[in-house]
Amino acid sequence: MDPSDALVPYGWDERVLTAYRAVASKPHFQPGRVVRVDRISCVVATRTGDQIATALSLPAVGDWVVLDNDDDELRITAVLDRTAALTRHDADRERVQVIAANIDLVFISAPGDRPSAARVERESVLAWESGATPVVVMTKADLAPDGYADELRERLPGVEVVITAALQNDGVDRIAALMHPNRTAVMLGPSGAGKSTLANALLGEERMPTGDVREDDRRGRHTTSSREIILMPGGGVLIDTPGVRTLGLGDVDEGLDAAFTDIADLVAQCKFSDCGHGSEPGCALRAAVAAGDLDGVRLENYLRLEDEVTATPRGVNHAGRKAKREEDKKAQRAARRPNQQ
Ligand SMILES: Nc1nc2c(ncn2[C@@H]2O[C@H](COP(=O)(O)OP(=O)(O)OP(=O)(O)O)[C@@H](O)[C@H]2O)c(=O)[nH]1
Ligand SMILES: [Mg+2]
Ligand SMILES: [Zn+2]
Repeated sequence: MDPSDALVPYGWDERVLTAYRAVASKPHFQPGRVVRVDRISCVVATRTGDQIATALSLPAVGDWVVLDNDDDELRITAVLDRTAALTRHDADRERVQVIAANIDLVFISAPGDRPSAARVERESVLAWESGATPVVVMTKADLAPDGYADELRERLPGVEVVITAALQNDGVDRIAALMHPNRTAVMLGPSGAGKSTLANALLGEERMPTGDVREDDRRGRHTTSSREIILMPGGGVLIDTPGVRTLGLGDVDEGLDAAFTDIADLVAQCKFSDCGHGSEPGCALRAAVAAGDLDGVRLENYLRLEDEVTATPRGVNHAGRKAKREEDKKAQRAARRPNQQ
C-alpha cells in the first residue's frame, strides 16, 4: 500500500485495500470513501479530490465504495463490507437508516442543559449494537446541573464519560486524544447538543455552522442538515450528524445486553425462566433493586427499551419474546449485508 495515497487520511489501509481488490473487477474502477450524504446525492473522497457520485441506492457516510466513471459520470458500483454501522429505525420501524458506516467510536453527546440519562442509555444501546465503542461526551458542561456527570457514570457502567465545554475549550483535548489516524468516530445526539461546536473546537476553526437553541425548551434548530466526514488535524475522521428527535431501536439485539450487561447477567438468576420482572417471586432484578445493588430507574428504562425491541406487551411469555429476538437477529443480519449492485 502506498503511504502517500491521497485516501490514507480517510482511513485507507491494508484491510480496505484487500476488500477493494476483492470487489473491484475492472482496472479503470477506483476506490473512494463517502464523505457526505444529502437527500439525493453523495460526495465521495477520491484520489483526485471530492466528487459527486450517483448510486442506485445511496450508501452511508463512511462507506468505502467502488467507483466507475466510464461515461463521464461517477457511479458507485459496489459498497465494501462494513466493519461497523450505526443504524436507526423510524418510529414505525418501517425504515432502517444507516447513520454512519465503518466507525470505531460513537460519541454520544449528552447536553448539560438538557440532562437525560435515559436518552443517553437509549443511544448507548444503538452504539453498542453498531459494533463500535460508545463514549459519552457531556457537552455544555458549564450549563449542567451538579451531579449529572456522576449520574451518567453510574447509569453507563463500562463507558467512558468525557466532560466538555467546547465554547470554553474544556475537555476538547481528551476527545482529540481519542482520535487517531485510521480511526473513525461519529457524533450522535439531539439537535442543539453542541456537536458541531465540538467539531469546530477540535478543528480549531469555525468550519461547521452552529445554531442557537430555543429559550423555552433548549431544543436546537436542526442547523446541520447532512452527515459529513471531517478530517481531524491530528489524524482520524469525525462524522458530524444532524440531531434527530426519535431514535427507534427497532431490531436491536446484542446492543441491549451490551449496554446493560449487569442486568443481562442478573436475568439468568430469576427463579422463573419466563420471569416478567414484575411482582413474581424470585425475581433477581427486583431483589437487586431492594438490596440497593441495582438502580431502580435504570431497571425501568431497561424494561422499557426491551419492550420496544421485542414490541410485545409486557407480561407475555419471556421465552416467546426471546425466540422473537433470535428471529429478529437473523433477519437483521440479512438486512445489514451491504447491497452490491
Ligand atoms: N454554554 C455553552 N453553549 C454551547 C457549548 N457548546 C455549544 N453551545 C451552544 O449550543 C448551541 C447549539 O450548538 P450546535 O453545535 O449548533 O449543536 P448541534 O448539536 O450541532 O445541533 P444540530 O446541528 O442542530 O444537530 C449553540 O448556540 C452553541 O453556541 C458549550 O460548551 N457551552
Ligand atoms: Mg450541528
Ligand atoms: Zn425477574
